[in-house]
Parts: sequence; C-alpha cells; structure tokens
Amino acid sequence: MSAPREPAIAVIGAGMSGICMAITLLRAGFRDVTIFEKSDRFGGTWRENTYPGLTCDVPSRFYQFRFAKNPDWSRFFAPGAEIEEYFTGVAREYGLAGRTRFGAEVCGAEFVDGRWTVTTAAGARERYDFVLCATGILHHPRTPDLPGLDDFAGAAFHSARWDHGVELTGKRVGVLGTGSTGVQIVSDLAGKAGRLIMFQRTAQWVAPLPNGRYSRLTRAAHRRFPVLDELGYAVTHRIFEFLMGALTAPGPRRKMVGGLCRANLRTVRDPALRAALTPEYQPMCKRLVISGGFYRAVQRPDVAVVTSAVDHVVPRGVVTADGRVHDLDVLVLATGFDAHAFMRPMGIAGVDGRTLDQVWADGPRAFETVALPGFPNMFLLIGPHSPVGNYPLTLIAETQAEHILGWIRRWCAGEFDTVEPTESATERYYAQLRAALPETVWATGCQSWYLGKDGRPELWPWTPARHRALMQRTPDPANYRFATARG
Ligand code: N01
Repeated sequence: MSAPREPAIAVIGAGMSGICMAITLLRAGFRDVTIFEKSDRFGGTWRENTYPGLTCDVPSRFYQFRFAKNPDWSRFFAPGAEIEEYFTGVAREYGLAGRTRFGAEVCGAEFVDGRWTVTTAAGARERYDFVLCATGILHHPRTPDLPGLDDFAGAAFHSARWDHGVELTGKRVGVLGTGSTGVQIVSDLAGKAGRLIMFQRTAQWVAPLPNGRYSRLTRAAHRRFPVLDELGYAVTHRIFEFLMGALTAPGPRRKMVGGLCRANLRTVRDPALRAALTPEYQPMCKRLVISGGFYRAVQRPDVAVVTSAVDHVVPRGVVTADGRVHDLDVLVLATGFDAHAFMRPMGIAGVDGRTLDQVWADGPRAFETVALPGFPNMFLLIGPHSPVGNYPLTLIAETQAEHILGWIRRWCAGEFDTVEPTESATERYYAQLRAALPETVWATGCQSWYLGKDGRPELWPWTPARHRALMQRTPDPANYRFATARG
C-alpha cells in the first residue's frame, strides 16, 4: 500500500486567520506549508492598527485560540499591542517564522493543469496543490475624497496608518468618523489633546461594557488553574451565542440590547448633545460600538461633536457645510475600510482562466463561506458571508480551518486531486441565504460596511452555531465537483 501523499500548501496572509490555518495544518502533521506575508511581521490587522485607545471589542478571554489560551490578559478587552504580541507569540511558538516568507506579496494565483501557480510581486512563481486565502477583511483603508485634503497644513492620516511621530498633547485634533475606531480614539484622546473635535456623519449606538483590569491574583490563578480559562471561555461563548440571536432574528434579545444602548445614551446630560448622539436606526444595524467611556469623553468641555457635514479642508482646518471653519493641527481619518475586497487586488484566475473579478462582478460570494465554484483547491478564511457581526473572528477562523483541513486530509487519502463546489449548489445556498437576510438587524435600514453594493448585508444571516455545524458535518458530495488526474 502506498503512503499518503503530502500536498504543497500556500497560506496567503500571516494575520490571525493565516496563523490559525498554518498551525492547524502543522498540528495535523503537514510540513509542506508556506505562508506568504506582504509585510515584515505577523499580526495582520493588529500590526496595521496602532492608534491610541485600540482595543478589541470582543473580550480577550474569548478572542484567542482555543489551542493557545493566554492566562495573562491584562484587561477584559485587551489593548491592540497586547493582542499583536499574543498572535506573534503563538506563531513563533508553533515555528511559523521559519515557514513564512515575509515581504512576499502575492500578486497572482493561477490554476493551471490541476495545480496553482502562485506569483509574488518580486516575480517568484511557485506551484502548490492548495491555496488558502487568509487575507482578512478590514485591511484596505478607505480614505474620503475630501476637496483640499492635500493642502492641509497640519498632519492628516488614516487611523490604520497612524503617524506616531505626530505630537498630540495639547494640540487641536479632529477625528472624522464615528465607527468603533473613531469612538476608541476619541475616548482615549479626550483630555490629552488640547481640543478634540469629532466630526459625525451618522450617530452610533454604544453599548457600555466596562473594561476592567485583571489583577495579578486573577492572572496567577489563571496560570495555576487552566480550567479557569476553559470556564471563562465557555461562559463567554454561551453569552455571545445568546446575544448573537439578537442580530439574526427579531425578538426580546434585540429589545434587550437596544434597551442597554438607550439607557447608556440617557447618561448624556445635555439634551442637545444627547439628541445629536441619537441614531435614527435600530441598535446593532451598524456594528455595535462597545465603549464604557465614550459618552463621558464627549461630555468634556474640551471635546466637541460636530454634526454639520464636512464640506472641504483648508490649510488651517476643516470647513463644514454650515460655513464654520474648525482650526486643527491634526486630522485623523477614522473612515473605515473597503470590506469587500477580500483577496483582491490579487489577480486570481481559476478554471479556464476565469478571474475572481469576473465571478465577483456582482459582489463577493463563496459556497458556505469557504470555497468557490471554478476555483478548485482554493479555500478562504473569513470569506464572504462569514459570521462576523460582533462575534470573535478567532473562533470562526478555527472552525473554517478545521473544515479546510478535512478536505486536505481527503486529498491525502487519494479521494480526489481537485475539489470545488458546483455552481448549482452555490446558487441554492445563496437563494437560502438571501431569503434569510431580511430577518437580520443589518437589513433594518442603515448604511454600514456590512452592506454590499446591492444594499444587502454580506454576512452570515443565521446563528454562529449553525455555521459551526455546517463546517463540522461531512460535506455532501452532491454539492461538489471532484476531479482526478485519471479523469
Ligand atoms: O470603520 P466604520 P471603523 N465623511 O466603517 C465615517 C472593526 N474594528 O474603522 O456611518 C464623513 O465602522 C462613517 O460615517 P457613516 C469593527 O468591526 C474592530 O470605525 O458611514 N464621515 C463612519 O462613522 C468595526 O466595525 C476593532 O455615515 C465618513 C466611520 O467613518 C470595523 O473595524 C476596533 C466619511 C467609519 O466607520 C470598522 O470600524 C476598531 C466621509 N466621507 C474597529 N467616510 C476591534 O476591536 C466615512 N465616514 C478589533
């Protein structure tokens, strides 16, 4: 009997999901694993975002890999630098550094003669049996096309390109954008900047979860008794699964979260400011902002919320539609990301040379979040319509990585040379998914990065438990096209 064959596997991206995928493969005994990373370090979004006040909005003890629990989290919501350190540490512990090509940007992948040719920006071309895309969703900063921005005399930068050389203490700082990022920056800079102005196009609902510090004693207890971490993870998991139900179906849970946000808003004492901060859409329609300190920050005398639209920029500051000039030294663009690019701008060509841009002309889609018809042996992590709404991406990545591992094991057993979902299975899946979307809170009438260009949410419309069950069950062969070199 011949030994199982060993595939050559390319993982694209060394952020959270790429690290997760590569470790899942190594733990299963695979050795021919190459990670391509365009930058010089691990960490993905946690490497790129370094703005003041950055924390994860998912509790630390839940936003970590189940196979690498960290007993030493400093806070309930850990700061960004600590999370980057965690992922980098886990990657190193599992020996990923020796398998990662840093500074190697993949610019193309082409399916030729049953295998993938991966091309880097430096011109290297290598052949792989599997290509696993772990390129993240929030890594293409969206910068507004503001007239006059280039003429601004102060410093202006996107929140994901923070210029740490710019002094903020005592300066006049403007923050454009009121998403999770803008709220975290404003909450942190209030009291440090001399004057802080938040330019708000749309008000946000804010859930007031406090960010407590873990005492030395608690951390020592977690180190000594790992069962505490297991317990913490399990309890948080239960709470999140319960709350996620508020996102995907109307009912009392939605009312409960809404009530919490409304009660928080009532802590704003000035009626005019409270009115300005009151959203005109349902809580959670946009991604819910978590902050225990935001309303306190915007009620400070040195902080202002400006609701008149930003019209243009002049050398001395920002001019709003009401004609007022707001003098600034620093302008921070917390204006979000293009969440619909996924692996692009990589040029990907599948069967018969059909490109990803062609098949995604109407918007990104993937069969059951991980695979694409016409792109055999290519799998995605945190791909289109994954359950990302306020749920820990670490757990989604783990679940998808295990599913992808299952396919690779079957390849090793010689069941097929290439596998891809059929177009008809993908159509059926999307018909069900589209039918479920109107029930979700994201479709209740607001603009957000969750929405695709057809105005529909690009998220998983069911519970995370359903996604997990789908990933864990044996795939129905009728939904796939298998090929072998023998034909
Ligand atoms: O981006 P956003 P973000 N003129 O798209 C405004 C994750 N995250 O970086 O609402 C004026 O949510 C825009 O206004 P409007 C988290 O998943 C995670 O804040 O479109 N304003 C909005 O207020 C989050 O959801 C953590 O009207 C303009 C803001 O900019 C996701 O990242 C921490 C404008 C953009 O909000 C994105 O959050 C932080 C313009 N031309 C973020 N263009 C973690 O915990 C845009 N805006 C890991």
